[in-house]
Amino acid sequence: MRITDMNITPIAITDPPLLNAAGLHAPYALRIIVELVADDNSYGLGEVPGSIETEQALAAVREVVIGKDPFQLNAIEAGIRERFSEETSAARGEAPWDQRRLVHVLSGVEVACFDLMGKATGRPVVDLLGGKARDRVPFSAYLFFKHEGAGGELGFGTDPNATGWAAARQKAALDPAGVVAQAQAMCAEFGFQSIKLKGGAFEPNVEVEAMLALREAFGPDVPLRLDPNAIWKVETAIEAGKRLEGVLEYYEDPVRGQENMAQVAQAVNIPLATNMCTTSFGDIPGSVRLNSEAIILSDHHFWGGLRSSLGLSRICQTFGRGLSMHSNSHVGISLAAMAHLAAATPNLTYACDTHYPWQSEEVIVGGRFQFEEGSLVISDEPGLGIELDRAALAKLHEQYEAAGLERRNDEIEMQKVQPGWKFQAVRW
Ligand code: GKR
Ligand code: MG
Repeated sequence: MRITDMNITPIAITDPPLLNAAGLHAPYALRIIVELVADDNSYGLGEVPGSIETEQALAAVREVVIGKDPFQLNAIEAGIRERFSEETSAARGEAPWDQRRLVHVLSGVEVACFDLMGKATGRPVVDLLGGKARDRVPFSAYLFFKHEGAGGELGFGTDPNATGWAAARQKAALDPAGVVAQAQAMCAEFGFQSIKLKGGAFEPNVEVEAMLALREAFGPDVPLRLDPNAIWKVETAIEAGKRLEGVLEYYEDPVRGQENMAQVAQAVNIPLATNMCTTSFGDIPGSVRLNSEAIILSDHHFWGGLRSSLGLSRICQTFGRGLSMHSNSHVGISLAAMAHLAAATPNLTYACDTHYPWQSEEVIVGGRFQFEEGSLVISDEPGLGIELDRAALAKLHEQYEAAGLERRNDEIEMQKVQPGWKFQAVRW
């Protein structure tokens, strides 16, 4: 089997005005869809976070990938790595999301190869990763403080005809009561059984109060998580953490850097989790030495693919770390890959993150994935079990061209509502 073509399509998907430590989500989030075509006319799909830099990096490896056998992942990976110098943790950047190029390229190409291999063998990707450790993959509700609006053409306006979660999704949530109402609507629609709040947007006391309000509303059986995206000082994180002992399932990236995480971990009786302080294999020795966190959030887009993520899971097992899964705004190709990976990872013992409820568009045939009681049931269809809706892809690509965004920049969006606002790596 040979790869005969590689199509790289940047898209823009509607995204509501969600707040985080880096500012405000733009009306569109960017993704790139990677399609590998094989000589038997089958195709495989991958999806990665979008930016002009990642698009160019993907284009730069086309000639490496075309002509290769998709089963020869080691050769493909070696060829891709030759084109890039190794990117250090510093290249990740200070934002809540990862800005490295190599890991995204490896991930987009590898997932598309797995989809091709699955189609060629008639087996789902989960079987190529070792088979199911579970049939259903639980996801967590992912709450945000937000401004009024649903994003996209609606901008910061609202659709008066929306009902159900679509109506709740466009409502503002700027205080603890708004966060509880958002959680109730999201859990009612998707059946999620654990809840994460994106923090780092407001003064820490407001975010602690929001967690306490969620605990009050949902009771002790619904696990809760708070993620300030590393914007708090050590003293602030310890003070807030002490108020949340017995309330949080885990405390995600309260502070920046492994040393600071280790200090908070020692002072607060809640497991710490990260997708910002330990983000690559080169960070693992520091994590082990300092005991900077108890749980790592994997993400196949950031750890360089599905096989690397399974490698991370073994490391977590070896060093007694828990494992959860991180997410950014995305569509169904990423969601399918996340679900197959999660199903094949025995020690992934937490419900995975997903931004999916905040999105409304899709690029796969049949439209959006349906959650059953907060979980996705893994398909036995070959590959990722999805087909590309080419008309939808073309429309979202047109939307990308019209939006004129080259990369994610939450600071610029925030300045539109709060002139002069500046990102600060550590704010409170
Ligand atoms: O989309 O605003 C956001 C999140 O803050 C995202 O960028 C993070 O990468 O979800 C993420 C996280 O868990 O840190
Ligand atoms: Mg996080």
